[in-house]
Amino acid sequence: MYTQGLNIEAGDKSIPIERDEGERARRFQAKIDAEQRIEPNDWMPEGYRKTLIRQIGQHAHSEIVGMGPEGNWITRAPSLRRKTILLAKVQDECGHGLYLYAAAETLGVSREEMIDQLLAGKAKYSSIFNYPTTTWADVGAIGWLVDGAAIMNQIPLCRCSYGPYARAMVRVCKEESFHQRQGFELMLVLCRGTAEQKRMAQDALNRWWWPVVMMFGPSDADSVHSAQSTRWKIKRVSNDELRQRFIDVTVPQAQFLGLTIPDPELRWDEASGHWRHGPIDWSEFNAVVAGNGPCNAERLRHRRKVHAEGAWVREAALAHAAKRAARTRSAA
Ligand code: FAQ
Repeated sequence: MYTQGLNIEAGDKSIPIERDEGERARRFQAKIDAEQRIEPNDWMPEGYRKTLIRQIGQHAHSEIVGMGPEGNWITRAPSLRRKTILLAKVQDECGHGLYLYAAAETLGVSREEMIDQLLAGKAKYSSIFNYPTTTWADVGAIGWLVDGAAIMNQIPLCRCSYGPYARAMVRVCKEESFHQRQGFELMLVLCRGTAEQKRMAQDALNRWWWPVVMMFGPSDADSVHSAQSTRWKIKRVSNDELRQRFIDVTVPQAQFLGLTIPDPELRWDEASGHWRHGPIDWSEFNAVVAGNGPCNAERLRHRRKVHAEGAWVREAALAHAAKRAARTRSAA
């Protein structure tokens, strides 16, 4: 695994071994407070390591499972241009998953373990990927809204205290920005097209809006990990604040498209300078996260199928690597 070159047990050499855990923890927090990055071989509290493995693992799984809903439309894209754009985008999401698995591996967990957990239904991934893509406009809505929300969440992660995660996010955000623009442009073409195309775009917005608003996670009052993750500077901006930022940026975009956000209570609040939204149906979010969304079973079934079908590729790659290693050894 990627961590082979790492010395996870070594800890921070600057701290004499006899110093107690409390002193190590104080030094660790002081480093974070001073905006210094934590790197794989640095000493870190077990809770910090576990939190990062949980979050980066969930993030990686989201990218991989997230290839499915749009991948579903590659063969039916309406033109060669749209097909190449969509192929590139879905491939990018796969790449994001790989950077993230590699970042998680620096914390001492292997990619195989993480994937086994996903396939066993024990690992979480983003709620948003449990909704179906029923029309071509859904590809536009995902790029515009889902990638738009992902960027909003990931920009602050570029300043996360853990070096490998923060660095992976820089490239991911650049690519997500292209994804968001292609989605918005697709929606723009539909909205400037026939009445039927515009209806299709509105229908996609109606179905994706609330699931996207929920993507940012539970409200701050119900977010169990936020307080600690904020102290550790893994999280820089709260769930509700990011949700609000996303809504403030997206409402004018919907207006530009001539589309209506499906929230009758949405209103501009002059005093605060924010768009105020109606109540979020958290029972839907909880059901989807618990595995009972419209496509949870289908997504896992698909991942298990493609994992089994890809077994020969993994075996061939390992055999090739072993052959090369043997050749290098005999040449030495
Ligand atoms: N879905 O205490 P918090 C993308 C869980 S990438 C499912 O607030 P935290 C790119 C949470 O895990 C999208 N579960 O937790 C793309 C926790 O459960 P646990 C993924 C959710 O970690 C585009 C519990 O609720 N992005 O879209 C969700 O402090 C197009 C309590 O929540 C990331 O993963 C949810 N939406 O904050 C790909 C970004 N929200 O673990 C393909 C990195 C919360 O205790 C196509 N992650 N939960 O069992 C994060 O920033 C954070 O983990 C949050 C949650 C903000 C998601």
